[in-house]
Amino acid sequence: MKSSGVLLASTDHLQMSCRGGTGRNYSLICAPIMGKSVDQMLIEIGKAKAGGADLVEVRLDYLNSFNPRQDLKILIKRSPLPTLFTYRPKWEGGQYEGDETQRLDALRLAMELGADYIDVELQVAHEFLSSISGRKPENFKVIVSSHNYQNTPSVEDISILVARIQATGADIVKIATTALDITDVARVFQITFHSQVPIIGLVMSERGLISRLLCPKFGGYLTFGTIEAGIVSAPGQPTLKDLLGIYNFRQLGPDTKVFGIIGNPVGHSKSPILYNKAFKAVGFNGIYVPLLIDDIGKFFDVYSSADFAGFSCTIPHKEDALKRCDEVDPVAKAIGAVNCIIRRPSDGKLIGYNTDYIGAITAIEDGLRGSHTTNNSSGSPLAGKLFVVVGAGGAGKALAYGAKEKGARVVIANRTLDRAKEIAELIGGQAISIAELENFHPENGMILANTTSIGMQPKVDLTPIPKRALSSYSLVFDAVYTPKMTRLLREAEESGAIIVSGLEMFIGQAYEQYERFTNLPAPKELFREIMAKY
Ligand code: NAP
Ligand code: DHK
Repeated sequence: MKSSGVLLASTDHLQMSCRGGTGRNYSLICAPIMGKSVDQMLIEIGKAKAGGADLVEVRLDYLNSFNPRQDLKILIKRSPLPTLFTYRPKWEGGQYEGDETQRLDALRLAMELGADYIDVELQVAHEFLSSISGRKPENFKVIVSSHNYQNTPSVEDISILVARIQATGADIVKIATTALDITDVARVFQITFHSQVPIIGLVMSERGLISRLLCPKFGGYLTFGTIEAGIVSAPGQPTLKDLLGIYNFRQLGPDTKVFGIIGNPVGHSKSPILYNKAFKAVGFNGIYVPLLIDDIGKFFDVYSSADFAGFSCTIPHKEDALKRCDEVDPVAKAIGAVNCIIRRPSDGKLIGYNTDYIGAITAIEDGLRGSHTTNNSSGSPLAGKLFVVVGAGGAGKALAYGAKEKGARVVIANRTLDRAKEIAELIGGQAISIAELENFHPENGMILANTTSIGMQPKVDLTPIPKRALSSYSLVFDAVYTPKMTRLLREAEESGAIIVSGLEMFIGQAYEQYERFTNLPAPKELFREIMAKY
């Protein structure tokens, strides 16, 4: 049942307001089953049941050999979950290359033997539905599907496609398109939200992920959840474990507020784990999703609804994010980078903040004071220290600004020297090239803070500075937190320096963001417990 809501949409932006929907989640989770044999399929179906799926899609086209009557009887009889049978032909992106009549006969047989659903392609739907007219079992449903592996059409064209599918007599409409940009998904949200018939609307590829995660919010009949990471029947499918264990899929509904991490890349971010587990623990009706974004301006133009309520921001959008905000906190303005954006409920304006600097500087001060608990001793241990920031991006600006604020003498080392010079002039520091780091030893007891992405997964063997140059530093911080122990931190520890992980910064910068997202106090101990497991 759809919430009462108004979807005011045009071709260029999605606005919707859900006025107090039922809050219940009617979207099902379907596990794709792609075993090469019936025995393997039964094992996978067992895993899907154990993983919390509501039903399974049995992809008959993946079977190496198939005896329809015998195999369908076994699969239907022994499945502990409702079954949806799909026999996808190659001409619609599947594996089957055989005789069409035999293919459709197998689907008709599945219906006769007690399948709960079958999926048939729009191209043959009219013929198929005519052939079973008057023979459909009462609770049996036919999904008529259309797949576009190239792009996502306009709202008008998708609407025409939905009407064509409805005209075949389908019980459930299924539209699967491909996202070339995250904004493509908004058009499918629009269609599913407005649909007056049961509809599955999914957008393939990593840029289409939110179509799968936000399915309960926009009225999708089901989403796919795989039994194992990487074993997918279409690009971009999340796992059952992530849908239920991270994204709290069963708790989502039409009035769930949406938050996310804006970045490119964004798959490495631990923010979805941190915020979703905290939301669940306190019963906050929100979901926090990865947002793989190419153009931040275009994203905000399209997702302008109040329901898209708050965002973290990482590489490479922190500086562009600042320009996109309607108002910017003075500290973020001084830094020149934003890593937290709130859509103000009163007027929908985007307000930018920077929580990176307080997260990092506090972690480094605690490191210097010898513990990672926050002390309240007056005066910063950074005062007077020579603080070398490697990197001149969003994080680099935050660290340089924060260190200066704490009375340190700041040096910025960067690959692009001009960017280092810009910051140096802004805060009154020194600029050097990253190549000069190796021989930069003006004094001992310096602080090093890496804010480049060097050493970040998957390139974990890289480091911004040779080990032999680390002996001049008493403390080394690495903003990179995937992995937690980077090569830089490992070699710094071996060189006798105090090391501070980017995970400390990550937790610290998340406190303020969480409070701005939820208007609730940050559960600091819970944050540490959550991140201790990842
Ligand atoms: P950004 O704005 O894109 O800046 C990236 C910086 O890294 C630039 O100075 C860039 O130099 C430098 N860089 C990138 N690749 C390089 C390479 N191969 N060789 C030399 N320099 C290179 O990114 P950001 O938002 O500041 O984030 C930077 C890193 O910090 C990321 O790994 C991010 O995950 C991490 N971070 C972590 C946290 C946390 O909570 N732990 C918070 C913020 C950032 P150029 O100027 O020459 O391009
Ligand atoms: C990393 C950063 O750069 C922070 O500034 C963001 C993000 C969080 C992450 O989730 O990896 O706030």
